[in-house]
Amino acid sequence: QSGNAAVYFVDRHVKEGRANKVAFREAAGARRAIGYGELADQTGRMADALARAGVTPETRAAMLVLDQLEFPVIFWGALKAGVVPIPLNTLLAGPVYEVILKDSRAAVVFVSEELWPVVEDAIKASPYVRQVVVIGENAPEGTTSYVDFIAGAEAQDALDVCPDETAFWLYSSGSTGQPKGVRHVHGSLQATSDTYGAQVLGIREDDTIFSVAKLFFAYGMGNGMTFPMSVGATAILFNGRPTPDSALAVLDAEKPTIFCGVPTLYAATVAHLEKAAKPDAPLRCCISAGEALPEEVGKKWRALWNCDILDGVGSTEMLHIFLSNAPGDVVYGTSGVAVPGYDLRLVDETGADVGAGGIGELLVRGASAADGYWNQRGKSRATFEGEWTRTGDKYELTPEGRFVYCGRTDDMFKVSGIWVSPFEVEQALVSHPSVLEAAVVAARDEEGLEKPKAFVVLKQGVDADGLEQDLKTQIQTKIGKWKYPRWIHFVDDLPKTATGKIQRFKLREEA
Ligand code: 3SK
Repeated sequence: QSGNAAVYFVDRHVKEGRANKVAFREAAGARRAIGYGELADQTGRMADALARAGVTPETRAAMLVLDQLEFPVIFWGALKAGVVPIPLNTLLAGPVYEVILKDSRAAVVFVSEELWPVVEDAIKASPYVRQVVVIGENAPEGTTSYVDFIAGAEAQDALDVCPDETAFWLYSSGSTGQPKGVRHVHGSLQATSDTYGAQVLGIREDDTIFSVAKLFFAYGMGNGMTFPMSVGATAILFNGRPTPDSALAVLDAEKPTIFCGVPTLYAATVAHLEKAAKPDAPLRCCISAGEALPEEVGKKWRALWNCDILDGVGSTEMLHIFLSNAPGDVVYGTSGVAVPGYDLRLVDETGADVGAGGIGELLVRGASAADGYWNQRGKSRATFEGEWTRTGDKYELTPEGRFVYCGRTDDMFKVSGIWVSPFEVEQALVSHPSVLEAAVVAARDEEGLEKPKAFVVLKQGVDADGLEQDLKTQIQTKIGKWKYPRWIHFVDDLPKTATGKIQRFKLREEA
């Protein structure tokens, strides 16, 4: 069998009798759907259209595409043609697109018409873009409409490639800013579905899955595209902004069996459901990633839906989740254990292994690791150490063998010579009934010594008066006297990346 991932994820379903099974269904608006048979045909035509447009194998094609039916067609069509798609975060600003288009030297850009105004100037400023294809009714001057681009194309078979060939890139900006192109190979896609998809999520052909994380994000790509496609299940595509209202409306209308969220949305939805009615949805499994899920939120969600949230940890570099709680083995407040197929190690600053009870940086080994960063040799060498990939996250290994998140390696700090995990303090803050979200960083006191400082978002309608002392006392009694935040700032929201990670570096600058 060909090493082209499109053969396994797309064309195989026609041979196995799933041509009429719905692969993707749009949640709102047009409510269009596409079956596995039509997807195989359209992706074959997309491959032909790319070839006819002179887009040769290994050329990069940037995708600034919302979660809509064209996304999987372009992505898998490009893979069939040997062209390298680069799904981009649809929430970035124009100047960042300019940096990415120049860095990647993408020759083709696919754009959803809604996003054209944000990216127009960046496209014009890139000397490498030769063709722009706009998905929508009106193609602006100098661009081709999606419909015209594939008109007359005839379905082609997938190019025969080796599983080790670069299939696609994702840009990771991490929590600190500068985008890095992460190069993934064809074989990595099946590696994630054979491990996390099959052995933790346990996805089945009769599942319907809804991911609020978008397809451009590695977490969303697995949840909303490759995992359902690995078994011939159905994925719901939702191109709106995920809020408690919009997510609950999709759960109500589409009745998914699997829901994939992020901690911020779970927390806001749990708070929302204190005052609103819960819709009926046949959820059998919920998952969370992006950042650690607060214990309280997991427990409340479970009580509401009678369904656990499997909290896990992944990275763009590893493509999906490699450390997770599993069905029947959930301990809230922990990230769980290694996903079958992955090995984990904790190391100290000298590279020595850290045993149970200790804290160290997490390293991971598994078949889905990226091939490296594009044009960033120093960063590639520092992150991909042979078979092991450094995560930059600090974890504690409990005597029971579970991993507990402590923070990014550069977020941890010492108070009176003892390590403080900002995440532990944040967890203790959000367990207070008035607190919706919290972020903790180190700030210097009058003596120039580091102490915790907290930024706290209160639940709607809560008055901050008198709360500060209450919160400080709660932390002292819950997790340790020296760990309490010496300063508490009440704020309306926290700075976050597009994928929901708190940008502590921004708060550190403010502190
Ligand atoms: O941030 C995560 O936990 C994650 C999970 C799966 C895939 C990608 C990422 C970044």
